[in-house]
Amino acid sequence: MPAIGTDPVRTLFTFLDADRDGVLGWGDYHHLAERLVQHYGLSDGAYETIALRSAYTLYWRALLAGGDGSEQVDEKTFFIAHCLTDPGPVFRALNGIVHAALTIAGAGPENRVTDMECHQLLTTLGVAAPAAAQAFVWLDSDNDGKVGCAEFVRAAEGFFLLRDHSAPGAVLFGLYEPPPPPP
Ligand SMILES: [Ca+2]
Ligand SMILES: [Ca+2]
Repeated sequence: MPAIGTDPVRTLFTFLDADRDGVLGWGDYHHLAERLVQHYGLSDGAYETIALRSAYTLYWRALLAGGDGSEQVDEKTFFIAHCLTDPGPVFRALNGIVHAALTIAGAGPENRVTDMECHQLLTTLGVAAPAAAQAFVWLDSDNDGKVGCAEFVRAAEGFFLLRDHSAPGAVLFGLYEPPPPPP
């Protein structure tokens, strides 16, 4: 569990910075897309593969756009990129990842996934199984047993803009630390 007072965006940065050198590189995102491509058995040329890789790449380029021109993103740049009150390119790119990931996870034309499809998606990205189950409950805000893009975006807004740790807004980066269940 994050320490009380720790900002969720800083928690995500620390989580993504796996080698603890204080900066993020493309590799910290690239492996997420590749996990999904491999798990779902997608070919390089498949539309879904191209859409997903493009979505993560656009997100990465949007982060870099706020940086110093290098191919790395430090914590300050990362923080500022996610703190805009008027969601900008980073948020739009995040929306693109949501769409691409849900398509791969089995969302049909209605763009929504079932509990099982969502669970498989999140655990493939590295979210622990119990946390993935809790994330679905949070995400399914209208309780219809499926989650769609708007419900994922609501979680992202909660996590990045409202700084709500309980919002599963970073699940597409493999992070969710749900609050402990009530006693
Ligand atoms: Ca790093
Ligand atoms: Ca729903």
